[in-house]
Amino acid sequence: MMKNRLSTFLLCLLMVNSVYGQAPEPFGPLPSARQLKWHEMEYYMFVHFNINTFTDLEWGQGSESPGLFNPTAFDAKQWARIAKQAGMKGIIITAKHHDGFCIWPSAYTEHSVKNSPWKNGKGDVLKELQAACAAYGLKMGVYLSPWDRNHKDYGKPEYISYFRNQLKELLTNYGDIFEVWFDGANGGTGYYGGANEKREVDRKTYYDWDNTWDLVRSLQPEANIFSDAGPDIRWVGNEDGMANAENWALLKRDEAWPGWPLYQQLTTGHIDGTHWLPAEADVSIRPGWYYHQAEDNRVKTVNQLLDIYYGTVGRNASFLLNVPVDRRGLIHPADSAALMQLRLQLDKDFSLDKALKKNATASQVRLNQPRFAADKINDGKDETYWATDDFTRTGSVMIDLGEKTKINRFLVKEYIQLGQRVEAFKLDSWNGKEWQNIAEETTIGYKRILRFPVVETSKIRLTIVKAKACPLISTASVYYAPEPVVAKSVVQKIDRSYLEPERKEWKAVQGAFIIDLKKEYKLDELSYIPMKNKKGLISAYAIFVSRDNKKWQKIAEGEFANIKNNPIPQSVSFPAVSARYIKLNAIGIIDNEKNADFEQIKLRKSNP
Ligand code: FUL
Repeated sequence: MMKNRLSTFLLCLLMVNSVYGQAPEPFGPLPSARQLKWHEMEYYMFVHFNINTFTDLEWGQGSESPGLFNPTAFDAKQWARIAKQAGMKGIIITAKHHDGFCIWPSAYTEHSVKNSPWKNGKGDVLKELQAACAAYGLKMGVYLSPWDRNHKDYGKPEYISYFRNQLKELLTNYGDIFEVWFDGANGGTGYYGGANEKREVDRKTYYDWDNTWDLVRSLQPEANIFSDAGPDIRWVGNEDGMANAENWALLKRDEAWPGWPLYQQLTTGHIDGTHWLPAEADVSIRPGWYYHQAEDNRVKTVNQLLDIYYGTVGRNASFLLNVPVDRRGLIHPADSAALMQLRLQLDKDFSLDKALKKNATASQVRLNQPRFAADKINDGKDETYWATDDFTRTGSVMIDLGEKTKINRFLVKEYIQLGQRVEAFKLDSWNGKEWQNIAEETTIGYKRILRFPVVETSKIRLTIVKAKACPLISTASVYYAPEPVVAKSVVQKIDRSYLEPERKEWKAVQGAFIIDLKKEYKLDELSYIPMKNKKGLISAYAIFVSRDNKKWQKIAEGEFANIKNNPIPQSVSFPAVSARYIKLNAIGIIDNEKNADFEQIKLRKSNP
């Protein structure tokens, strides 16, 4: 009886296939349902907000007093409103950064908001963000730093239980979480309950990631897990917000782990990857990840943000844009203004798809079936696609725009539900006599957007030059994007004068750099500008001053945090001091390189 039913079922399947034409088989690793939902989010907000906001640091030591956390006008709804207006789909918050301070009242530590003056210790940033996201229809995600410079047990097995207990709190008390963000950073030194020492862990084994990921799955099966190695979303391998033009949503996942030294491979992914593991590009709207008043006039311009948008969403990655919240607990007007300008421009860039429903013809259509025909590429639907026969891995679609049309953007998508297939494609325009090439490119994936100088054309042609299996293209559209209008900055520039001695004026003496300013100045800040080629990056420093080059006084000591992944200029302020000689001692150098180096060092003159 069972056997009979099975054969009837198989027969029906066969008939359905012959009536409707054979659908393409999936090829290679495929996205999960939760990854597919994540792909559609494209653009969402990162918020770095906790103790560093109040200490003006990028990485806290772990010894900071919870008493410092005291936003004066906290309003998570303001963040959510801005994110919504910016067209973002969610917010990921730093629940705990490397310094270990928790912005929710964790039951497992005293190092949290519950011991801060904010709302008399009764506040919970995550609860308020959950309500704000719900009010604005945004999804919420959490960043939980594996590295904890506060916890006494960090480095021992006990810490892993602590870490997982915190994860349980985050994943049970704050509703649906769309993404859990695990950082690969681990600098070694820290407070560690007062031990004040360096603790190295084996990043590959210490965290027992498989079991941590299982825990996430059991508590929030819909949540995507982010790390250098996924398992759902991978880091893009830099903090500049740039995916490679060739970008595979595939990775040999089992070869990687959070903190993987070969992270540069993440920028392109692996053409022969074993798992679906798309890239997320994280970048800050300012040089640093945390709010620093000194960066109020260094918010990225609309042109910089557009470059990043096209370098991420336009290159098969998602765009996670960090907007630091300030000491009031609000997004600064300079950042919200930049976000609104970007939104305005993107809306203009994609206001009218000039190829939509225009006449489309293909070099070849799968089994000559209408459901795979060329017009599926510009019917405005993502769930339909143009496909070729199984053995035809190249082909083209020509779209007749009907009249001479100005265009400078091309947007194309693969039907990724059945795998990422295209290895090379090109775009041509018709000049009335012949085809002229606009671009020759590699991967497409979930979404690819090309920017090119304006062409006026009546037809465009997309050619799939190389694919791993028959190409399945769900969308091809063209747009005309006007030049962006760059609005004036909302922040006034503060005029301070700096001494900018050239690199050659600094003498290298036994791991230190010394300069003679030739006369005495009153100084209150040193800025270190790392080498562009990332050589000799200084991770820890001591600064000394002298009036006579004999008696030296140490005026500052600390770390240039996150200098490897985000080599931005970093400033060290100190109480105003009179000096003719300055010495910068490199105590730590990234990757144990022998010699420290810098592009430039600036010294700020103290205001009279
Ligand atoms: C890095 C961290 O070290 C930075 O402070 C920041 O949180 C960034 C998003 O990730 O690895």
